[in-house]
Amino acid sequence: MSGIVIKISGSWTTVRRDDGQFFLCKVKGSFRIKGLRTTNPVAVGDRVDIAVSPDGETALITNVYPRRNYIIRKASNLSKQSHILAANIDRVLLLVTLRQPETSTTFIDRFLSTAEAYRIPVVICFNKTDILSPEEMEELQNLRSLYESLGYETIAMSALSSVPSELRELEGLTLLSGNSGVGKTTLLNALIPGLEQKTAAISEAHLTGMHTTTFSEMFFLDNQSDPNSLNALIDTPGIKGFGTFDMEPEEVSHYFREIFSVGRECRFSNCLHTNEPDCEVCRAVSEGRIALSRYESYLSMLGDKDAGKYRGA
Ligand SMILES: Nc1nc2c(ncn2[C@@H]2O[C@H](COP(=O)(O)OP(=O)(O)OP(=O)(O)O)[C@@H](O)[C@H]2O)c(=O)[nH]1
Ligand SMILES: [Mg+2]
Ligand SMILES: [Zn+2]
Repeated sequence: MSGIVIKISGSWTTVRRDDGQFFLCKVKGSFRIKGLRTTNPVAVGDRVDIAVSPDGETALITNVYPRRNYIIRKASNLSKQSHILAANIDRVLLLVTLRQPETSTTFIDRFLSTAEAYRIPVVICFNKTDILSPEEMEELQNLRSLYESLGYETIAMSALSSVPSELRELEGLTLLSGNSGVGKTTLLNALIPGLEQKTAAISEAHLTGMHTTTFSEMFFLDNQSDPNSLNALIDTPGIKGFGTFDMEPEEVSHYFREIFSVGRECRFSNCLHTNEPDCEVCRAVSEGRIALSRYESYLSMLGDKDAGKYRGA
């Protein structure tokens, strides 16, 4: 019988079988994606077949179905291996905060371009609006305008005091991501009454998150209209940086929408938009038609290739 992976902790994988029963599972053999070295053979969101043991409680995962999509990141600094954060997702809510902690635009752009490469829609959720000064609210509006002009959906919210109703009607599988301390678990708790997953105040000394959530886990929303539909959220551990992987330098611009479209006007078709003659992207940056922050994020991703290693954002 088949089911869906909802949690991985240590060597045990929790699967919800399609009849609603939960099983602790071990993975049988190894399932590898061709050409991809991953640390985890199965990921939260994977559809799997399981064979239940005679004890009736544990099971073996005997098959992982092909993934519709997945989002991965480097397992660690300098590692050649990747870690699949989740598979088969319909959207990501990328939580970002202007402060406590401050999310860098480089981080946002790296995340967006990675998701773009895997064709996963991202909604940028600016959280903790309740603590922002009027000046910071203005900065938030500028960022929203920038990303909306690129075609990204954005939301301004406070997971503590005002969760927009559209987030209560999410269908399909939604991944919550962002730096540690931005409020992913707080939002999860707000959307699923009674859940009460652990959250923690950020460090006062460093104004950074405490890495409270330590593994990815799926939680079901109770807005299931059709019993066969899967409406769920995946809470994930906060991520620090987002390394590039599998991307050739010429490919990086494909995942920065405005750089890609303006870049078609460059003199050279293989222009990397650094300092080539007649580079239309460089001109657009100097004229303010492309945001400097976006261009800097692009350069930082190109720089990963020069350095030949992973860099945090
Ligand atoms: N003022 C304010 N605080 C918030 C808001 N959302 C979350 N917080 C607080 O921010 C802190 C961190 O929230 P968490 O939900 O634990 O953050 P997280 O993103 O799950 O962090 P990790 O699990 O470490 O990745 C907690 O003290 C929350 O109460 C908000 O909208 N406004
Ligand atoms: Mg958390
Ligand atoms: Zn160019």
